[in-house]
Amino acid sequence: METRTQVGIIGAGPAGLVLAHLLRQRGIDCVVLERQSRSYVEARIRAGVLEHGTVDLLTSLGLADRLHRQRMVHHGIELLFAGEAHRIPLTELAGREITIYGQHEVVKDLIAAWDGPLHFSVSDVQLADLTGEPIISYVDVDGVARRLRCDVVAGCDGFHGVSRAAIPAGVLTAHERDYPHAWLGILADAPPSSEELIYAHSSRGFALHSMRSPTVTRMYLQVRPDENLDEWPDDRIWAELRARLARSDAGWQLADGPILERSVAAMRSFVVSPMQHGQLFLAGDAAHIVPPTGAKGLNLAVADVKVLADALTGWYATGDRSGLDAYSETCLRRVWRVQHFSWWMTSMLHPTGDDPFDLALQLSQLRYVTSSRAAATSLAENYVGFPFP
Ligand code: RFL
Ligand code: PHB
Repeated sequence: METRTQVGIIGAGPAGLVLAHLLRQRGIDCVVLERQSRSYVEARIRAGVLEHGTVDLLTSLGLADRLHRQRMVHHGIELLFAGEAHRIPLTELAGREITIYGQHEVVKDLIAAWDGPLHFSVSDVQLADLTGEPIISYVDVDGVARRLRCDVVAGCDGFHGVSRAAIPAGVLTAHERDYPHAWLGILADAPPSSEELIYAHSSRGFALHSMRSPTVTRMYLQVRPDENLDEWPDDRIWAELRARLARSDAGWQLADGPILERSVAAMRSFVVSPMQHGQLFLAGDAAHIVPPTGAKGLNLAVADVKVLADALTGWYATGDRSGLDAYSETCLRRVWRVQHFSWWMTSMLHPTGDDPFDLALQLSQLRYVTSSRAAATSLAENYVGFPFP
């Protein structure tokens, strides 16, 4: 069975869903195909920090009513090292605040507000004729084989998707860094123990105290990439968090509670260049991955699809391909800035072993960013995010 649309979007994560809404706003037809079920994508716990530009874009699309009611607005973050906490006043230094609102809440809002074609639980997605008139073939939830003919394919299917793999060998160059650590993340039914996020460097490893609401805490521990979750019973997780978040202020205490979710996420830096081939355009995690220390992945995905939607709008309106042809170059400028920031935050905050040289460099850098206004401002403007293109 064959149907037709203007833009075939693969993946209903933040990139695919925001793109769908942007295109609909501009009168461009699209169809979204998602491998997982709706309940699965709506429950997937991931990012929590939204840049000002992301919030503005969602607001301009009329998709942020619940976000504005439920979000937590933060004007700073804490860097904790050698047992002392130092505040980076983000808004004072960079003029913009950040928003704490779970990625899965964004995804729920985007799905609830979408009344166009969005097919969950599809399988066997394959791409053909990428340099002509592309065809996406797939099997729908009822097992029926279908073909979707489109002008353009948006590959928004994450790091493990099929889009990037459909590009012939030799077209893309991949740039990659692996890290000798991963993050063990927990979601806990416990009130946050701090008003702002705490990025903690300790000799035992990195820890992050984040949150989702006045009653739910999100926390992370640096662990080995091959860490076995079975070796982390609740007591061990809380003891390790307490040890890594300890500070000289004896009055500070970490509130604990039932752990609602736990998982281990690998850390990597990855970029493919170019982010396009023929009529296929990669966006978000399909084209690049950043380690989570800079809180950038979701925001970068949204920035990509803003560029893509603008380019497609120009192409459909006037036939001018220049925006589409420049898509990769436009996106990659932001991607590499964010790559550098995420790598830098990761390198500064994660002890890698017993090397005293590395440790001394990390502590020196932490002292510098928390004592020099110029250095703190650089961190702040990268953290809150540069204006969208
Ligand atoms: P996603 O969210 O992975 O969505 C891709 C979608 O494509 C589907 N898919 C397919 N669909 C059809 N056919 C196929 N063959 C398919 N293959 C895959 C998938 O099921 C999925 O629904 O990619 P997208 O949209 O590019 O969004 C990227 C973000 O999800 C990601 O960058 C962030 O979560 C990264 N991230 C953070 N980003 C931030 O901006 N701020 C943060 O605070 C932050 N914290 C984090 C994070 C990621 C983490 N993990 C788990 C990797 C914290 C963690 C722990
Ligand atoms: C989160 O709340 O999940 C979070 C916050 C900051 C990060 C990464 C993740 O850098």
